[in-house]
Amino acid sequence: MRCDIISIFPEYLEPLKLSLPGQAQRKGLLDVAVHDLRDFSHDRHRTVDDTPYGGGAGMVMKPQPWWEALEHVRTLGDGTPTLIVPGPGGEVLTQRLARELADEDWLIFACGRYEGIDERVYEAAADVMPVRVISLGDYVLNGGEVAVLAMIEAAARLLPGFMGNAESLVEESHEDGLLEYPVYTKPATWQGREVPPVLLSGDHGKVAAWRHQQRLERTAARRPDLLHASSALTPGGVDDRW
Ligand code: 6GU
Repeated sequence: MRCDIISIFPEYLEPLKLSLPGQAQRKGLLDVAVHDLRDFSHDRHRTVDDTPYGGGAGMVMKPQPWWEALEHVRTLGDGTPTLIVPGPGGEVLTQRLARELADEDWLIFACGRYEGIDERVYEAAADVMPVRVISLGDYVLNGGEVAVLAMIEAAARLLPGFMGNAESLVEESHEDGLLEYPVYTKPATWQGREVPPVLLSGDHGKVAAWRHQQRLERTAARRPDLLHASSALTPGGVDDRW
């Protein structure tokens, strides 16, 4: 998978060299390139924003640098990329959406700042490639960079051959719509607190039943909105969200 990221803060994306995405790049599963939007501005101040037509607070990102950046980046790979624009007004990133991203061969991420990007950039882009606006959730960040880190990490770990232990992908939160069970390691007693005895029993059936019950209780307490949709509640059932 190829990911090109356009931003006025390229340093913000440095963490992609570390940890999971870094590993995916070294394994050759992921190719990330970061591009500075200001390189596509032609004035001496490298301006990328201007005042909004119609008035209002803040600044709007100019269409010209964005379009030139997108046209340049579009020459870097093969086939048709999908343009991802992070923003609080988009569809919400879920495990299902992360999977859809992981299925793409080529993503371009356009990180907006200020009050956003001139709407005509979205229109022009949509004439030449699929465009999706994606949000991390119902709160406001200053720009798309942090969201892109989250999106690429969520997608990269789903790339075939990425995870050493594919089981840990299946067992984790949100794969079947329930949160994860609590985990413990040695020592069996720590600061006077015991590990739940069932986990020391060696009875795999009992351990599985206890863990399932914990997942239900945890989901009911923390994320009751997930419960009605979970496939884990209907044995053999299919969860239509995945
Ligand atoms: Cl993707 N971008 C911005 N700027 N704010 C957000 C967001 C994205 N997701 C939630 N809030």
